[in-house]
Amino acid sequence: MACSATAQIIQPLSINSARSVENSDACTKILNPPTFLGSTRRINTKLFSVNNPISPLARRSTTVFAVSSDVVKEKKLKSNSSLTNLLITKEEGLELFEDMYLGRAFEDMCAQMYYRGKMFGFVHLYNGQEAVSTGFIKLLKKEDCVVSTYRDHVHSLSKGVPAREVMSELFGKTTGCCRGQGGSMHMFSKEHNVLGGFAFIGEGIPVATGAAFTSKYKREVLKEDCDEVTLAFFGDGTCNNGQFFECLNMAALWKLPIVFVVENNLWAIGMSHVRATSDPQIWKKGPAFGMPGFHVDGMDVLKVREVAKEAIGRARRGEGPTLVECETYRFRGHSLADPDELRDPAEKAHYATRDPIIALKNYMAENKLATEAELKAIEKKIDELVEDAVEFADKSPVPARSQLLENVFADPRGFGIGPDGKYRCEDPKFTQGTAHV
Ligand SMILES: Cc1ncc(C[n+]2csc(CCOP(=O)(O)OP(=O)(O)O)c2C)c(N)n1
Ligand SMILES: [Mg+2]
Repeated sequence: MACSATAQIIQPLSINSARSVENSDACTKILNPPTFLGSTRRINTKLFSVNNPISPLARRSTTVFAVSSDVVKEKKLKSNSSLTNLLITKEEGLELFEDMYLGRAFEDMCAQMYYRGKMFGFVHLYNGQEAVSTGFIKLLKKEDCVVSTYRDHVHSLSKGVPAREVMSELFGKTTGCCRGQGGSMHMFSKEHNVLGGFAFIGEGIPVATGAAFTSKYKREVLKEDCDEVTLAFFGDGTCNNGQFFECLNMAALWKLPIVFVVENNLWAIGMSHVRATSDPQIWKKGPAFGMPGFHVDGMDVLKVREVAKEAIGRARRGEGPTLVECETYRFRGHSLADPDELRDPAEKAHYATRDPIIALKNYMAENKLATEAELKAIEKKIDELVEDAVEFADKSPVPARSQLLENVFADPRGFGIGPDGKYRCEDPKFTQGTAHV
């Protein structure tokens, strides 16, 4: 694990090629273009081979560079650290393990609570994708921003929103990070700079681009000491939406401090990514806009982390945006309402063997970074924390009826206010037939 070349950077267009190739530093070497791992279901892999004349890869003659974990390892060997031949220290490894385990345990608990009727609406779980959230977000400072999608619980936890607040939000309680008004798909925390879960796909990308613009404005116009970075997380299915392209353009044009993190889990609900996308290698769209594009194994937190360091570092140094495609897999259905009958069981079984948490565990054990007892102790601590979050959420009060129309910016007349001038929500029949209040 974590030792073979997987992250690819394609040479940017001539507009800033000299600078960007320089920035990709001594870790670059020429490789053959990667084959796209992709879904195993009904895919003609020959179509994606460079030797196939109709392959999208064959039609392009761009030079491909790679940033490999091997090279990173060699680089570290030259340093004076006692752990020179490893990608992480013991402390870093334990932090990554704890965060990934928290994400998994929290989501498993959500499933239980959802089926017990404690949550309402759609709930989308993140199981299997933990290496992406942890690999990126654990490198951030508190002031840095994260923008997510409807699959947002784990991004929020990685960014430091307490499990109690996330669980309470899911339970629709006043102690939730949005006072129970957001629910599963709309995690938000000003304190932790989590700028939202968004239910419409692609909706968060312009918000993230705006946040990155704010950082640049503070630094360059207001001359404030600001090197904040924004991470925008979104899925493969979202990369065929207009906002994605518009924001890549603006971010490159203005050299904004943002990283576009694509969590390519190969599926958009029941639509296979390779069926829906003319060129399934999303990372290649970065260079089309003049920014580097990386492709990394999103089931390996150490590889994700190495690429994340590079991309976040570029943004922090004022060198502009990066597009990173993390190839990952969700272990559960699209949402908890999805029976998950569309995906091939063989494909699911294949990715189950690549569980990112088990992979990190094995890496730490093989490299004597942690004993089984140490990892077990972390698991126990997190299991208790998640139990506590549920108890806390369960005991917390539901919002008052009067909160229903707070923060609703549209004129409530005709909607929230009845002809008698009274709030409709005060009518005892207002919520009849709904599960919520
Ligand atoms: C603008 C918009 N169109 C359609 C939908 C319906 N929709 C919900 S999830 C989804 C698939 C998104 O897939 P992807 O971006 O790969 O994210 P994943 O669920 O795999 O994390 C779609 C089309 C939506 N939420 N918003
Ligand atoms: Mg997807």
